[in-house]
Amino acid sequence: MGSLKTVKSSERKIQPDPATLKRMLYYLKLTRESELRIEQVLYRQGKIVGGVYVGRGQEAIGVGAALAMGPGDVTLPCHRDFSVFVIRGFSLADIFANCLARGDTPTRGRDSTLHIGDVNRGVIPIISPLGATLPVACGVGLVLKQRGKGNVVLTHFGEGTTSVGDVHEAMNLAAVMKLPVIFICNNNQFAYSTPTEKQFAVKPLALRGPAYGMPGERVNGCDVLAVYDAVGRAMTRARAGKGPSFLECLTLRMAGHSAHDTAEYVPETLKLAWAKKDPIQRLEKFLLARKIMTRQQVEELHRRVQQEIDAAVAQAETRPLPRGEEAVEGVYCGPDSWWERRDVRPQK
Ligand SMILES: Cc1ncc(C[n+]2csc(CCOP(=O)(O)OP(=O)(O)O)c2C)c(N)n1
Ligand SMILES: [Mg+2]
Repeated sequence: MGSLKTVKSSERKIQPDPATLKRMLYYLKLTRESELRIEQVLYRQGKIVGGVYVGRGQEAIGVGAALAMGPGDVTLPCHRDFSVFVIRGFSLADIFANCLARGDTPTRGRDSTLHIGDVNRGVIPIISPLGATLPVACGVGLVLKQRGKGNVVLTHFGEGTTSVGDVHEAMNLAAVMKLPVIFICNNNQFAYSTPTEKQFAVKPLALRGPAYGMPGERVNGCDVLAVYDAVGRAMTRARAGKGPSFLECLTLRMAGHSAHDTAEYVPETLKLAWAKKDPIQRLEKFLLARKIMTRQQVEELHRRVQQEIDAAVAQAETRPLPRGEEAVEGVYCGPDSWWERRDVRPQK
């Protein structure tokens, strides 16, 4: 049977060491500043021609979850989980080049968002119709379970996505088969302009976990330590063969749905209240209070992040745009596609 949990900070089981705490701050800042550069500079300069979806205010979810992963674990990030890509080893320059639609990137200039993955880095790309990624996570979970090495798979999705049928099928399947899947709901309170009260009637959403027979937990999505702890505990459970967990990480999307959207439908009072819960300021305060970092070191880190972004953008801008003729390539399958090959084609 699943149960519903909320865990106080004093009850946390997993306390990261100082080196991990510093990495958390680095990745939080790198994510925030990279996304600001994408949304407020490159997009407005007309250098990004497609959609721009940022996760301002929810960086702690991706950072806490990806840093909790061990060797051989797999993640399926969502469209606002920039941090997961950098933590899993995608270079910043490659990510910017992809946003700038350069021809030598994973999407070869066809997509400006992070619809990218790399099996060697344990990252499976998002599927654009939302929710479709979750059954894939179950498939990955089944493989990991059969291999028997105690690995787990994380899958991120928004709270709006939980209204899609695939999500329910995946959660049910994972619970029945005791798959090592951690369902991480990035609850940023809006799905485009739809607020949670128009999206689902269950309160809290974390109750969906026990409804499917797995633990459900509401986690402070602005607190990277809380996310790291909750994901870590869910992983320990999954590694021990006890099956999936559902984590509702609560935050507020501190940006529009995409760069063109000013989010005027989000009440000003809500924005102000959540601005005070900023995940970066929260961790900075913690590190300063515990004397793990000095104010000067925090400022130094900020400058280093800016320099890394400057260098990555400059490198990305030197890379070639795709050739015009390439636009029609890859629309139809070529002779090397598996169903064109005689050895695998079904015989008539
Ligand atoms: C099945 C499906 N319906 C609609 C869309 C268009 N769409 C893309 S993102 C989005 C909002 C999703 O909200 P949520 O799941 O809360 O994620 P968030 O964008 O807030 O991170 C929508 C409606 C889609 N990609 N797939
Ligand atoms: Mg949402």
